[in-house]
Amino acid sequence: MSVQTITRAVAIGPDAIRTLFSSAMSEMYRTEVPAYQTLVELVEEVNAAVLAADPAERHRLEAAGGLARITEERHGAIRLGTAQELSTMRRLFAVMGMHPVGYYDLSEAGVPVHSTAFRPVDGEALSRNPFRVFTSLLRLDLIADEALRREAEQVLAGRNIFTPGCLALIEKAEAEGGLDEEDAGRFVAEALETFRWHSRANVPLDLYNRLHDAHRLIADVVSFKGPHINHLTPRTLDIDAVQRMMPEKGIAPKAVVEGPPTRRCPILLRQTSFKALSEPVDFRASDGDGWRSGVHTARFGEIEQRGIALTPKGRALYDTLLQDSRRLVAPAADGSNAAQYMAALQEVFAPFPDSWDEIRRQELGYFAYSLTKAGRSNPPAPGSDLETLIEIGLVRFDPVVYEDFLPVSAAGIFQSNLGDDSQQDFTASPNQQRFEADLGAPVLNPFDLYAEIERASIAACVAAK
Ligand code: OOG
Ligand code: NI
Repeated sequence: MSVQTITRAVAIGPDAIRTLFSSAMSEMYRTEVPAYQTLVELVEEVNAAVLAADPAERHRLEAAGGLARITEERHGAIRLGTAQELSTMRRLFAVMGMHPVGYYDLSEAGVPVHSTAFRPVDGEALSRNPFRVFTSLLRLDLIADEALRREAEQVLAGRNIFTPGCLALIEKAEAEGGLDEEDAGRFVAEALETFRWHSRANVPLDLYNRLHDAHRLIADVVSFKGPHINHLTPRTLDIDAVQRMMPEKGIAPKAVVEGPPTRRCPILLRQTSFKALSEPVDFRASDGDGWRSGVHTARFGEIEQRGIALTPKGRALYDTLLQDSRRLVAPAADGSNAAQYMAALQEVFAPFPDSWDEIRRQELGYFAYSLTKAGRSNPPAPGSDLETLIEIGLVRFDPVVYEDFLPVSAAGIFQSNLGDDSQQDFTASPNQQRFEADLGAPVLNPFDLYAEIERASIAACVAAK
């Protein structure tokens, strides 16, 4: 038996494939969109400064096992055109241990898509690499112009966004329960092709223009050979600092940071982005003769700061307060009242408790429990009372990181990249059933996943012997 046969038999595991893929994707995007590289450097600088200035936070992250994942951490986003693309994408991500979590209806916010996030689901996989992809499916059913809709459907039906090699490896992974190292390398290279930017459009300029007039997002999805990754988002420990410093690095951020206000104890997710770039694109000539040059605006950069995952009760409080602040000051599309909006947000969120203790006592957030050093050298008897163990210092609790997205924030990110003139009204029509039918599977409920992480952490503490 040759050495090669032996290596080929080594299964590499979905977490390792995800890590290979996310770094390959990041590498590709750095060369395609240089401003993303600048952003990554800025985030690294800010994160290092935060950790240096706050040894307690550094220690907490270290103890909770969250420090290692931070510099590696990012999410991306794609927009798909058909049910077939979505269901194959589900199988592609499954090879990397990423599963659809949550349903987001963006029609309410004037964006004709609905979405899910593909991400790892269990605590261990998340701590290895939480890479996630916000994945939207275009809703042509929301387009009024029937002739245009049919034309778009035809273009989409004629494209194949996956390479034959990628499809073969997905099937192989499904049949054999995973991939070996060599196949994993090939899989990552083949899968990356789907997310690549194409500077040649799939449609003539006049069709592009008509699609664009219907909605810029429709043009973005329909006009290209594949669903180019439209942004990658590194995670920062201080989004206000990054927002402040972006202009110094020659990057213009959007006016307001989406999500909750600045707090001592971060909750959910705060996000900001820089505007999409106008990039040269060649379109087919309408008479089929050669190429015509034009531009397309789609790709951007984003930064996020992640806080604690909230329970349904905490989330309801968040949603109410966010609505209240927007009622007080509606953020203008041109950013002209950004300062007032941020001030209103800060004020309206005052009732949301801002200490981990209080958030835990009121059951607003999920926590992971673990034995302290004292707890490890003096393991509690099975079935001990958790609160007592915390009181006597044998057990500690740390916030569980929010791994998902927020529909109002996502709509803000979409809008800021679609131009201020593209606000459109669609009838709000969430259709999770239709989405799941197209996906070929139900989406997982994020609250269940956080609750399970919390439950398992408690069980591990009081079952330790
Ligand atoms: C996705 C926008 C949503 C986020 O971080 O909320 C998003 C898109 O523009 O395709 O990525
Ligand atoms: Ni994003």
